[in-house]
Parts: sequence; C-alpha cells; structure tokens
Amino acid sequence: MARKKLNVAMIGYGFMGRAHSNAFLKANRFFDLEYEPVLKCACARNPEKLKAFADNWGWETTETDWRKVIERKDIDCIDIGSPNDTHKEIAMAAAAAGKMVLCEKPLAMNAQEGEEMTAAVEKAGVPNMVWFNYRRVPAISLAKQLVNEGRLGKVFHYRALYLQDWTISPELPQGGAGLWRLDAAVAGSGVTGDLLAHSIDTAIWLIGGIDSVTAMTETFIKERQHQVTGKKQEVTIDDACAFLARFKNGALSTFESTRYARGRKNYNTFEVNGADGSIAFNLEDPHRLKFFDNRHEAHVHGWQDILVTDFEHPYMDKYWVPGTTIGYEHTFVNAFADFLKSLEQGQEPVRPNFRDALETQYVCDAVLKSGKTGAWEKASA
Ligand code: SOE
Repeated sequence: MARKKLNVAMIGYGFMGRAHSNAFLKANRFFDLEYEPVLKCACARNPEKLKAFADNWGWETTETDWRKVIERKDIDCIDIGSPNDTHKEIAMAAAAAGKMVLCEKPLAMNAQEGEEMTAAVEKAGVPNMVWFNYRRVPAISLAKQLVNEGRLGKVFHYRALYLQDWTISPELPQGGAGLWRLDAAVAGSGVTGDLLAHSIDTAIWLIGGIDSVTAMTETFIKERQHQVTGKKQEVTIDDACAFLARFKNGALSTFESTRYARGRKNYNTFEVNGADGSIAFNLEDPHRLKFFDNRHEAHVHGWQDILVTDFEHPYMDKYWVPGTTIGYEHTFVNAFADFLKSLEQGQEPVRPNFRDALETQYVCDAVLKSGKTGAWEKASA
C-alpha cells in the first residue's frame, strides 16, 4: 500500500537538526507506518551552511526565513530544532497556520511562554509533540512498563542525577553557534532547562506529578567571553542545580544536575524505590535496566541486570537480533515513529505533547525560583 506523504519543514540545523533529520529518514525503514515524511524544507539563517546541511541530509529545498516556511502551502508539519528563545514565536505561528508542530525540549524559555504555546496548539487542534527523546530509550520504556504492571508497588523514592563536564574551562566562551546553551538570554536557564527538564519529564512519566520543590543553584564561572561579540559578560545561567521534590502521590525525591562533574559525560541516571521493588538506570550504560523484585523468595533476592535487547522489549523487535544494540539516535527514530503512528486512524495522540512539557516547565520555573528564594515553591500554574 502506498504510504501517505507528510511534508516536513525543519527549523534549525545544529545537533538536533542532525538527530531529527536522521529520524525522519529512518523511521519508515524500521517501522511499518501509514505515513512517510518528505524532507521538504530545511530552514536556518546562514545560507552556505544551510545548503551544505540540506544536501547532506537530502532536504529538497531551503529557506532562510522561518516565516516563509510557515506560509508555504506544501508544508504539513513544522519541526522546531532552533535555540530555545525561538520556540514560542515559531510554534505559535505554525499552530495558527494549522500545521502540526514538533518542538525540541525544553518547550519554552519559561512556563508563561509554555502556556501560550500549549493554548495555541490546543486551540488549533494540531498534533504536537516535544522531543523528550529519553522516554524512547528501550530500557526506560521498559521501566515504565514495569511500573504500569504494578511491580514496584507503592513508590516512596525517586532519585535522579544528570551530570556532564563540558563547561569546566573558564576559557570556554558563551553564546553563538554550539554555545547558546550557556547564554541565559537564548537558553532561558542552564542545567535546569537543558538537563533537569529531561530528568523531570522521565520522573513525571514514570511515577506522576510533582507538587513542590526546594532548590539550590550556583553559577561557578561568573564571566565568560561572548563568542559573537568577543566581549566579557556576566554568566547568568545555573551551572549546577540540586533540588528536593515532593510528588503528588507522597513520594520524596532528589534531583541533581551539573556541567562540572569531571569525568561524567552524559550521566543521566535514576532510581525508583517502591514497596515491592526498585529499578535503576544509567544512560552511560543504556541497554541495561536494573530491577530488584521483592516478590522473589528471600533466598534468591538480588538485583537483576536486564539486557534490554530482546524482541519482547520495547522497540527492540523493530531492529536487530537479541543481544545486538541500538544507539542514541534511535531514541529520536522511535519518537518520530510514535508520532507518525499517532496520526493513523483510531490511534491515541502522541505523548509527551505540549501540555506534558508545560508540566515539566512549571517544575523548572519553581526550581529556578526556589534557587533564588531558598523557599519551597509549588510546581504548578
Ligand atoms: C547538552 O549538552 C545536551 O546536548 C542537551 O541539550 C541534550 O538535551 C541532552 O540530551 C544531551 O546534552
């Protein structure tokens, strides 16, 4: 059967532009789907770099003004992979034009922007998704399955770390290509929006909503040269953040993130402790899910180390044979395949959508506020 075409335009061509382009190219090679994307248009400001990017990934056309892309009648779906300060304007215009909208995380610079964006896609009734790609790591999807199957029982604790080490040098500039994540005017925040947003999304997905938080944040390097202007300027992102959270279901938790943990590259971990079992995950060992099942007889108690590569595991029947592995890029392939599947008749809308990401944004805002006030803050509107 001929597949239905979905014309996609992508805004931005950095790290996420590559990850998304690859997902668009690969989803239909591995998944059986009614819809197939056409890589219609790539959009970014620098025409030479854009041309090279578009040629490499097979984008049919290019534009240097995103507004022109949204005006185009031949585009069904806008994918936003540009820096955080551009998300709101593009998403709102895309929704108003009746286009489907995919958006990189974090959804917005703050919850107020997120609310406007969520209202816009919901009013327009357009399919929407936020690329919290780690939900689609098979081992994390398996963790969700174990929770849904009731294997953990009542959850008491959630413990998350998201550690990196790439900003330790004071010589590293801030701002501009590849380094806008260090510039609060463009990124909105530092590790809270960039890394903890992932941890928060995973936590909410696995065990439910967060009620309130208390945080400490720090900016270790106070000034950096701006990559574009060459001028030294104040650094206003949070370099590190740790917070305590109370979940709505009564669970207690700790979250910590930094880009100053020497030796940690993309150390995204979590552990959940329930009355009947515990699970633990580390993204630097992504095919493993540790599981302690207290329902086993006491003399065989012990942590299971599940190698998540069997056909029975989430997504893994779409790839190779048991024991062989997939990579970081497949989390985006899996996410986009889920998005395409959701467009088929009778399917549930894809998650996480803008509303889910807004919930994470409320938590981020509360964390950043608490980092300043030192008080407990409610993680809601
Ligand atoms: C930052 O270094 C970063 O690239 C984040 O922006 C991504 O969301 C994360 O998945 C990996 O680290």
